[in-house]
Amino acid sequence: MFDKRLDKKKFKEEVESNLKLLYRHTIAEASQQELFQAVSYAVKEVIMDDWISTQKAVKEQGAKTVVYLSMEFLIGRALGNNLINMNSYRQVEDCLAEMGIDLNALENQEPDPALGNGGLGRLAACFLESLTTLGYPAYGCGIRYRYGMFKQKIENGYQREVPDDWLKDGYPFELRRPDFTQEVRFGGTIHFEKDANGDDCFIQENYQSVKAVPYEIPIVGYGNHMVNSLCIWDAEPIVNFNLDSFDSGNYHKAVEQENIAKNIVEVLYPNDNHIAGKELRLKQQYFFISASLQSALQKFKKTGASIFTLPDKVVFQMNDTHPTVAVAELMRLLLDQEHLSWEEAWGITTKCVAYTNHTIMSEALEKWPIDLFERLLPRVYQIVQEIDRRFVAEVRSRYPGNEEKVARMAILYDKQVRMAHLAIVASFSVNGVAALHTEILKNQELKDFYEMMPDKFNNKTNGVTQRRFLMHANPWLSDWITLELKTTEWATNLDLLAGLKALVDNPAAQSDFIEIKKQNKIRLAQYIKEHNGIEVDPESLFDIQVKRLHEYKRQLLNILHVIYLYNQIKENPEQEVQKRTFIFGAKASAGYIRAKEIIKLITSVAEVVNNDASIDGKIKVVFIEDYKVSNAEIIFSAADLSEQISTASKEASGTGNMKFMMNGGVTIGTMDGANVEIVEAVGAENAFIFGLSSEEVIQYENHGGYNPQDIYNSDPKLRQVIDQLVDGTFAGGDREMFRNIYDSLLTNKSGRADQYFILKDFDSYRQAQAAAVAAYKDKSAWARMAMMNTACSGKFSSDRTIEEYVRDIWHSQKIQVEGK
Ligand code: CBF
Repeated sequence: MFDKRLDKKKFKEEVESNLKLLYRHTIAEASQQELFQAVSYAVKEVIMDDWISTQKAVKEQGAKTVVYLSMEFLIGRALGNNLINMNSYRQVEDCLAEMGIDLNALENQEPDPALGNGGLGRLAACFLESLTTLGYPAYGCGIRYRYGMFKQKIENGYQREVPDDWLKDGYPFELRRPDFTQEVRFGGTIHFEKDANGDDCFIQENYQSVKAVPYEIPIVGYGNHMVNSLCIWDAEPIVNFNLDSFDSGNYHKAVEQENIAKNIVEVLYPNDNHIAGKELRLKQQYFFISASLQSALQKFKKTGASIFTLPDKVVFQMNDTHPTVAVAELMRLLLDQEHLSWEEAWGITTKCVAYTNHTIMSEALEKWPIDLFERLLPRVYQIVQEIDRRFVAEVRSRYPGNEEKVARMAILYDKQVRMAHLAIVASFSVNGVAALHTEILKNQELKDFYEMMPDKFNNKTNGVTQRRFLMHANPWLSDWITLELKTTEWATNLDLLAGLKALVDNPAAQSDFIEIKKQNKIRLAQYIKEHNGIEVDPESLFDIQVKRLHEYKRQLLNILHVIYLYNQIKENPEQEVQKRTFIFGAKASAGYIRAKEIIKLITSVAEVVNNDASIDGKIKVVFIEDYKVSNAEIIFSAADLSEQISTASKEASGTGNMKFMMNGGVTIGTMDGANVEIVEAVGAENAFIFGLSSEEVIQYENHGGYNPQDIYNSDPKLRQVIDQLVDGTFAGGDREMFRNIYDSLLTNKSGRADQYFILKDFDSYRQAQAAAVAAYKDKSAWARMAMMNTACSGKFSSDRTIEEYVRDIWHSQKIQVEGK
């Protein structure tokens, strides 16, 4: 249905008038970027009315608001998605076509706001979209990084990082809100004085401060006129750089202020599942948290309600430990600004904050050196000290004489502030992101806390929004689903996809499904041709692994298996084999050397395999440069096989696995993260499962690992593959290029040998791959399997996840927004 406010004539006029206003251009004169801007402003114009109505409804209906605190929001492009959610995509597409404008081309002009690294940031974006679609008042708080996640270039097979200047042409969907500016202070000294009322008044002197200025981005709900906001904070100097400074000798001070502000929001740290512990990162955390909490309290106080009712009106969900300083900052505001007693402030804080854990990787559990923390945030540190003192006393009284437990659980320990402990102690809810992950938290990583406070712990299995990852990403499949189910309601009730189960044995439906997959594969093949210059055959089996590059995700296992296959094909040239295309996409953190070496290995194998005429194109290997949300949308829909092969116990949940599943990709994977629940939903016969279980991995780890040499010595074909890492086969004769990878697999030069159990799982992976290929030969059976995956993906909608957060944690209420 065409949104009635998006009246064709008016819309066209709006686009033309925006072009004139912004660029003094006509349609004929405008560049594609100018057209994108003009069309986006025309769409924003319509969104504005709903945005205003939503704000009004939130105020009037006084419902509890979810404030999602996150260092990352990987929102992806907005134009296409907003149109989908406004139910206007096709109409705008037609309308623009009449004006000679191609909507698809305009979408490609939009920068991909890469304000996140991977899963955690993308989850935050899906959550905001689902909250809005379901009608819950919510907003996200984050940072307006000047440079988002770097752009990845592959040069000579190596990753090179290029700055992502996403704001260079202006971002049409954001709105600067200087009237909500906050001041954030760092460092200096602190002392107490009595104020005129005789209250203790806390004084901070000689501090540095910056202005936090919010920018809001509309988050459009699907078909319900609701528009929530993502609020991202920019930093500006308090003292404006002006000419007077030259005269007054304040020039240096002005420049310094300018630089402090600039630095804070300059870059997103490109680390996933790993914390570098840099001072600037702590500054970023406090900057956006202090601004967000000050602003939330101001908004609340405007309602005139008693501060003691804050927990009825606001909940702060902390997305991982990154925003945990919120605990102490909220205490600071309640103690020093609201003049509450410690008990009162703690009572409110512990009813307002909740924490989501996203990983068990110890290198990702944030810890800050106390001296840095205290120097940068002196008052906040005092508060953390007091929280720790009281908590440690509680542990001692609960477990008398157990000082080992105290040491394991304390917030301040070994000259460090353990942010995860602070988060758990203060939060009323601690959740993991998949059933297995939550069990591991309860029984291993956070066992002491679970034993002491079991009621806080709960699981919320992740989900993804079908509006972006099915409707926008795969219009052919979406249309087919709507046709078969005779309703579009699956857009907001993904469980309805179960209705497709009735079709999985229907030959006509199977051939439709196969045809749709083929169209998506052709689309991806064109993208690959354009971006990589590689010709791939859409009739081949597309085997895809796209995600951040991390050793635990085991892209290395995948590429070693490709080498194994290559060897087999070369040794048996006559043997008929299934044609396969192995597709990778992954960014490595700039400082993660091993991850970068693995990228180089993948691209080097690709170079050799793709150019070996003797194998006659039986396998091809493609590394897609700059994997990001926008190309992900093209990639998921084209997969036959979805690679989810992390070392069991290491991947908290994964969400790519869900995106593939929805689009009919069949999982080849370990029993890790949400794969476990995917297999539960679709049936083991519709997935290819292999490898050690999480219990087995943990068991080995607790006993110092295993000996990969035994496998190396007993499996000659695998040994050949490993040896090829150091015989120059894939390195133009260079025997040293992949030596570190080789060493990491066989020796314990740098930690445990084969820490991620690649050799250990190789044989069962090889068998799972063989089983998948055998299954693929039977087109009808494969179509059935793929269709079952789509049909059983209902659980993995982020709408389901959000309803569970609301039911168990947030207890918020829906509001009604009247569209104009
Ligand atoms: O929960 C969302 C995702 O978060 C991570 O990406 C993370 O950054 N910790 C995890 O690695 C994923 O497993 C998880 O799906």
